[in-house]
Amino acid sequence: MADSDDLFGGNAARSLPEAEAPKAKARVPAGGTPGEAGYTAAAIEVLEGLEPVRRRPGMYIGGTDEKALHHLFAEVIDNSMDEAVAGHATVITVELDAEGRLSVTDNGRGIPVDPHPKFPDKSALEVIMTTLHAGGKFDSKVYETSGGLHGVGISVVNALSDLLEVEVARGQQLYRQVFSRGLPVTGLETLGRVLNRRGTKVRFKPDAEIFGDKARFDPARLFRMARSKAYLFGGVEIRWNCDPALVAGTDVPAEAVFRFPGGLRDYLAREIEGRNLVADQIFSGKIDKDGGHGSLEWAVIWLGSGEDGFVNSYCNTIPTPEGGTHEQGLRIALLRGLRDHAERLGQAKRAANVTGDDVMATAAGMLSVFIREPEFQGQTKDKLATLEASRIVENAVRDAFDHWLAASPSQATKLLDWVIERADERLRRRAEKEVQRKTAVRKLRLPGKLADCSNAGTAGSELFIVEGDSAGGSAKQARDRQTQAVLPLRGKILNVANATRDKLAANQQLQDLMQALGCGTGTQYRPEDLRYEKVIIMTDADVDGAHIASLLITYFYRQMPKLIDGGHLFLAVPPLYRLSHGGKTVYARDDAHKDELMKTVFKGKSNIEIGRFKGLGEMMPAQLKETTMDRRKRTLLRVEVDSEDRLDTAAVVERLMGNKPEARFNFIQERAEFAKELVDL
Ligand code: 28F
Repeated sequence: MADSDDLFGGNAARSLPEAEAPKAKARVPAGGTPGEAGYTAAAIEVLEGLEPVRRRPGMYIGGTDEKALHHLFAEVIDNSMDEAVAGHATVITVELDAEGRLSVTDNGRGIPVDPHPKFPDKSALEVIMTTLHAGGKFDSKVYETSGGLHGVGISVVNALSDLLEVEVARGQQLYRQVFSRGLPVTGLETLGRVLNRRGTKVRFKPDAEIFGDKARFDPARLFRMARSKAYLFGGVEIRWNCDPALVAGTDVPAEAVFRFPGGLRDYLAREIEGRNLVADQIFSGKIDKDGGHGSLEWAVIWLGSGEDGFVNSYCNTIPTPEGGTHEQGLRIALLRGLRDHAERLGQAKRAANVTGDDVMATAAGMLSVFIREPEFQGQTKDKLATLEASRIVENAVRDAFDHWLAASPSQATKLLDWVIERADERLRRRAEKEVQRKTAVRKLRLPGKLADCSNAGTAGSELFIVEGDSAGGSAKQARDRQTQAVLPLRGKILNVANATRDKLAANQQLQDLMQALGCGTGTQYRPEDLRYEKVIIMTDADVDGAHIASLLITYFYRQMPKLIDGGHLFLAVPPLYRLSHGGKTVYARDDAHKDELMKTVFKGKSNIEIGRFKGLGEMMPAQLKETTMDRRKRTLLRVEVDSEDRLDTAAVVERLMGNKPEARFNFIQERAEFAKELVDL
């Protein structure tokens, strides 16, 4: 008579000698005792042996690494959880001993041991333990939501263990059978009568041939997995016992009892301890159909800024790390619930941009559904595919969420404001990313000489086209790197007014300019791709500078007229003179301006120190910044084509810049008295 708590009796001496496998002596009437009505061995569909499992373990448990090793534990405890969820077990015990053997015990109905109709010499137990998918086609009456099926069944554990002992207390009898690598090493033994005990115990040691001889169960991982199961099904108590030596120096206790009637609400509360929150109330609920099909439980709270959300979802207490249809239902219910709540508050417009991503971005959620014969997808079957799950979850959560939002207006308002802010932030980021994307695309072809500004967007950005490297150097030092780019051009540029297309294409300076602007030329011109809001021609304040400016204006006029029409082209106005007297310094852009300043600022004083700037390159960067580049102090001349005399303009450009020198000569002759004006253009 086995009298200890431990189904294995913990009494090695009692184990039978290695006798030949005895025939199953105790004949348990088919269907077991009345409490287990509805079961018959015939309900098991025998499919195939275990050889394929040892040949390719990865096909069954996803690999032979540590994650796969712990999958063995999941398979065994899931069988016990099935018994608990089906209402037949209330306590599950998990034990890890010093030799690394792991045992799981439940007080369910006990795996049937009656002879299998198709294999008279084998018990149902042996068939279940030694054939793949032996429980594959459960009669749906017997197993409502068997999570064990999700995986591959306990026979896989058997195949991959170098020792596996199973004990069954059923029908007031205690049975035992030992296996190694999936093969029976004893027959079904009857150990004696047990009066007030029932259930199943499996003790196993993973096969070093499969997992390597370093393979060891990680107590912390087992502890968390066992605890998680107890959170997922409040109707079960899970006891944890681990050899103290294996957890010494860790924060894993040698003993613990998990029992969480608060279910996922408690689970979530533990997971988010210490995190900052948008609102402090957990939104949770539960629909319980005796743990049967369509039961579900959820708990959600929103984490504050800087936190990333998560959803831990499960189906029949099996983790679904890849999410799936149940998580979709949760997401839809929360999104629509919030949108409708916004509508009720008259804030539908504000919430119009809110998407599921905004709602779930910092949501911390737990979701557990129970589905009969769930379908999983993906190689590791970690994603729930049962379509009905989405509807089951959405309907249940949506209804409860509407009530929760209405019942807790302050929580609801904080939450609504939060998700709206996230939507707005997401749209802002997307806009910036769009610009950066375009810039990044074009950046790939940017000329090496370009000193670009760090501002990714076009708005507020400026390109200074500068004549010569020394001026370029001063400009690069004087500029505001955030918003001002500098492209130095080497001396005179090609006169496009009379240049052939391929001469234009071959001109590196103009190619550099075109690439820096990024907007294409002629019919290919794309204003939305222009990389700068202002294009500023900054040449010396002398005749040469004026000539280069004319050539550049001709280039823009012929190749990018819309850039001029768009008001993007400017001439910088660098100073020609520096006037200083008694610590006061001012700058004049030309002779007339110099005379005017002498009168107004220096009141006609005589000993004014007057310096003439030969070129931008000889200006100190600080002076160049102060006089010509700093937005707050500079003067810019916008280049415009007067819409009235567009034809006249074309004619003038042609006469002045075209390839007929006599036209240019005549033009200047006719306007000799204005020559002064030309120089000052
Ligand atoms: C430590 C691991 O494996 N527990 C289990 C049961 C109970 C039944 C069962 C298992 C029914 C039809 C196959 C008993 N009586 N713990 C466990 N407890 N399997 S596994 O049935 C086997 C299936 O085909 C059981 C009446 N119905 C079911």
